[in-house]
Amino acid sequence: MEYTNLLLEKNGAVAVLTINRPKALNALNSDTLSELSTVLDELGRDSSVKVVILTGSGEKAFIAGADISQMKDFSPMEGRRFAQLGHATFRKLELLPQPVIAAVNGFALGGGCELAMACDIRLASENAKFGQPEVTLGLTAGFGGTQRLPRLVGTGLASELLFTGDVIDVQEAYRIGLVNHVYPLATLMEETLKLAKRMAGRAPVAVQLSKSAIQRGSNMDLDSAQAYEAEVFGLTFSTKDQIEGCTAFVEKRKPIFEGR
Ligand code: DAK
Repeated sequence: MEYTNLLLEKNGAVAVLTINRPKALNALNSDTLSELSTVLDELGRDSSVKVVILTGSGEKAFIAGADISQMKDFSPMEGRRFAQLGHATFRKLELLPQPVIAAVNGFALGGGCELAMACDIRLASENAKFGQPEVTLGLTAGFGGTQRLPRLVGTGLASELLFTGDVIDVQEAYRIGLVNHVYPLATLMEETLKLAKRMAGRAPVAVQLSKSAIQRGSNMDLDSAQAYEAEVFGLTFSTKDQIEGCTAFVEKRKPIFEGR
């Protein structure tokens, strides 16, 4: 399918999804959110895709937030529809069967920071900047920032960021655990692809079940989450890849996984 505001490329088992509105620093308007929702359905159905990378077009921004020029004229009903579309799309991303790595190549502000947080893993370039500046616009974070940021960095640090709207550099983002690794901008995509390919080489069903256990389990109490983990663990024993992985270990060879 053709998209106006997105680029989708396949690199072997890795899909690279780029938000492509560089003139507006890849700000998320409702058309872009709708396209994102559609492409996620497409990717979720594509068993040849084992890992997804999400990034922004250009060298300046991952995503500079929700589109302020569109939002400024919203009626309350339009604002509600926008929030519903954003919540549903971000949740779809979070629950996509395949792991998603955000390659944060510049500003990740407001909805951009929130989109990065809905990904499983964040890698960032040295010029990346993060923040939830909504309070400087008379808004609250509206795409899950008040929920995902505290879960990632703790309530105190999240509150400081959400109450001040301060923008932090990548080293601070790394220090508080918002990003896993920092690379020069020139090598960010190469490093992200390396990580994606390492993950794509593991047993796909086990990787997807691990993601499911993390995402579903993080919203459960510990006993329910461990019960879910036990179910997921049990399910791996119905896969060919479990037999192959364990047999390969015993035979001292590399496993060949089929994703079944
Ligand atoms: N929306 C629309 N256009 C944007 C934009 C944005 N978020 N960010 C940048 N642009 C546009 C600029 O208007 C400019 O367009 P032209 O003037 O060239 O036409 C172009 O991108 C280049 O930007 P600048 O000229 O400003 O570039 P600078 O390098 O000088 O500055 C910057 C870069 C990232 C510091 C600056 O652009 C900036 O501060 N941008 C806004 C960042 C921001 O505040 N982001 C958070 C947006 S609020 C909710 C749902 C969602 C949300 C809230 C509630 N519910 C429904 C309840 C989410 C809110 C947000 O994300």
